[in-house]
Parts: sequence; C-alpha cells; structure tokens
Amino acid sequence: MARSALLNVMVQAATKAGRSLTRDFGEVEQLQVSVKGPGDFVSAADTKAEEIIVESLQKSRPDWGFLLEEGGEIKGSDPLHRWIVDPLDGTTNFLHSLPIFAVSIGLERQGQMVAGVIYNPITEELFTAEKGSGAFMNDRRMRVAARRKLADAALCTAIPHIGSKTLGRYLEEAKIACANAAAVRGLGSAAVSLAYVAAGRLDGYWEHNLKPWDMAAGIVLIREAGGFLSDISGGDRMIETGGIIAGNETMREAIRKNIIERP
Ligand code: LIP
Repeated sequence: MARSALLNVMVQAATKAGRSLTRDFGEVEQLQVSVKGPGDFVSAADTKAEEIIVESLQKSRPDWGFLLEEGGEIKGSDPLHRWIVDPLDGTTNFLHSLPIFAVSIGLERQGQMVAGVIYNPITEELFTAEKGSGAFMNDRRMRVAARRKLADAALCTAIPHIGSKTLGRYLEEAKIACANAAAVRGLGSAAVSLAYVAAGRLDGYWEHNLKPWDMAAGIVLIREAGGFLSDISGGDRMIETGGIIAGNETMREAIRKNIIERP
C-alpha cells in the first residue's frame, strides 16, 4: 500500500515514539511490585514520547503548530495546519502494564480533521487515514461494522474512575446499554476504542468528556472507514464539546436515542 508523504511523516513520528514507549512499557512491568509504583516513571515516558513526536514532525513541517496533551499549544507560523497529539492515550492502562494504549496524531487543516494515525506499539497495529483516501489497519482497508441492532452490538464507553463526577450518568447509561446490547466494554483508551470502531471490532463507542487529542485522529479513521460521528446532541461539535458517539449511522443514532437520551 502506497502512503502519501503526509501520512509517512505521521507514521514515522508515531512509530519512533512507539519504540520509546515499548522500552518503557518493559520497565513498567518490572516496577509493578514496588510500593511507590511506576507513576513518575510513566509521566516521564509520556513526556519523552511527546518530545520525540514534536521533534520528528517539526523536522518535516517546521511551520506547523501543535496542540499537545502534555505541552499545550505551540503556535506555528502556518495558520492553516495544526497537529493534535496524544503521545500516550490510555495512560492508566500503561501504568498497570495493560497493553491497551496508543500514540495518537491528528492533523487539522483550516479547522477540519484531515489525517489521523493511531499506533499501538505492543500489538504493532497501525491505524491510518487521510481524508478522501480511506482508512487502513497496517496494510488492510478498514470498514466500520454493518450491524444495525443494539442487540447484536459490542459497544464501548468510558468507565468512571475514583473521584469522577460522571458516575451517576454512567450507571444510568450502562444499565440501558447492558440490558440492550450484546456486549459493553470499557477499554481505557479513547484512541484505541475509536480505531477499533473504524476496524469493525466494536460496533459503537460513546464518551462525554474527551479532550481534542483523545479523539482527533480517531475522527478521521471513523469517517474514512465509512462510519459516522456526532456529539451528544447529534451535531458535529465533538472537539468543542468533548462528547462523541461513533459507529455506522444506524448504530450511532441508536446509541444516542436509546442509551444517552433515553426514551
Ligand atoms: C484518557 C482516555 C480515556 C478517557 C479519559 C482520558 P489519557 O486519556 O483515552 O479513555 O476515558 O477521559 O482522556 O489520559 O490516557 O491520555
């Protein structure tokens, strides 16, 4: 499969950061037995991966700016392009040696998401998409799943953690979802979850409080895999509101109407 020059630049940055994360993931596995745990080590791994990505992307596109999970906004001299980067999405999984995490790099052009790369360096699954050119997992074309009924669907959402203000809403939604869907999962990485919807492994995904870097690349993957996205009210302000629902068009609307809005 021939990738565009742009995707090559993104893949190079993601895989380079992935090599660093893989080395650190090996260390984290050793640190589980210490009482202090690997917390500080993981923050350092996250920051290191982000620096690798920034350096790599800046080398190829010196004028483009960034929105970074760790480093915030870096303005570029080109006002049209901005990279949106999460160097380690699924930090808690990484911290606990669960190999469900990813590097996520999205490209925004004039306010539109136009390219995305999500890479899990442990499974070596590389998800790529560019507007108008389709979505791929490694070299294989991806399509969202065709299931239309909640009763047949494997859905995914975020399970709240200690101190989270969303527990009440989650329990309400989970009650309906568990009673109506074939399966409900929480993977702990928005980027991986969106990539899995694009790959047809999950039928639908929703979450209320994401940051732009959690979803930027995933948005392009879903659209290019023939899927649909909306914010919680059915509009397209996912990045602005932090709410997202993804799936094929029937599944996306079924999640919104039956699980989130509830009749
Ligand atoms: C996290 C996720 C997780 C989501 C959290 C958070 P981090 O990103 O992807 O699935 O529920 O809101 O944003 O902190 O691991 O990069």
